[in-house]
Amino acid sequence: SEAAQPRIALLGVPLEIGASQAGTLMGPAALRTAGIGRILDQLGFVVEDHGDMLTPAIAPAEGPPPANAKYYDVIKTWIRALSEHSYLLAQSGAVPIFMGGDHSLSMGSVNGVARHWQEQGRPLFVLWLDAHADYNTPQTTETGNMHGMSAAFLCGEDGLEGLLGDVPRASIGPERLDLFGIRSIDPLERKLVFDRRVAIADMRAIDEFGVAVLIRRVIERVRASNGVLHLSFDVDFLDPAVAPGVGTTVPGGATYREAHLIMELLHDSGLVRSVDVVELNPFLDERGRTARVAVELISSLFGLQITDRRTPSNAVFPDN
Ligand code: B3U
Ligand code: MN
Ligand code: MN
Repeated sequence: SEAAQPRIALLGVPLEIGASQAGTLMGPAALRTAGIGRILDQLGFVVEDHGDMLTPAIAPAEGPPPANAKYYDVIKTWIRALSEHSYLLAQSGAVPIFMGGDHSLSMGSVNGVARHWQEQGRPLFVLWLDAHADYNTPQTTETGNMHGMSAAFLCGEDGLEGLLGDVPRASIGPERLDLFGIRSIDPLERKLVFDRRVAIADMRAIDEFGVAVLIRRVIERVRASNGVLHLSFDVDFLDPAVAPGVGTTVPGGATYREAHLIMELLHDSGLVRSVDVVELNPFLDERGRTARVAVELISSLFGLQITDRRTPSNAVFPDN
């Protein structure tokens, strides 16, 4: 019963300390400069830009923070605020796009939308496009960087119990997560992913079967339980040759064409109700290339057809 063209709500989340390298806090600005709002508007959506979240006043420490979770008290404060914001945006009926910021923000964005869909009686599934599994806990991490823990946290893994404080936790459970594009995983993290039987399409599987088969499998699983889908898009999913503007590049990533096809198939499915675009680091980018590719991919996700693309394909339509 959704309207034909839903509203899209943009929210910038200038968070960077969950990552190993500074710079992702400039991500929202770069995505706006690359035309994310304009292209969605031209596709016929009503676009509301909620601006960037303000740096919240850091909540006081509630006892000693967990070991091996860097900047825990700062990140916890962001996650609580974002979770509430995300819940309200989902409730408003808009499709929220959370513009990061590092991937730790997904602990808040996904928790908030999951809470909304739980109330609607529709299970939320999460498609995690990423070079990394982000399935570490404070017990398994080798770096302590919290952007490597967000998927595990969302699946209800132990070790960050106090993170949300009084904000309700809406775990998705490991059976509703799809890790996709993975090519870097730590030994203990790998064991946890396998123990939990998380669905994982690593780059070897993508090479062998192709993205179309594997994405259709994700879509069918969501459909079979009348669920909805959150797309958590870590820009390092893409090959570094396509997307150099990320802090943790890993060779052998998705090509430009694979990534567009994924977005086109997801668009056709009609199941995506919320999106994260994370880990874009404009400080490391080359002349805005990565920001432009990310915006192009978002336009495919929201219905831009290949036959309607301008040449060169990354040209954002000018305002008339
Ligand atoms: N697995 C490593 C590396 C990492 C995770 N996510 C990113 N890098 N971007 C970690 O730190 O947990
Ligand atoms: Mn990630
Ligand atoms: Mn990553």
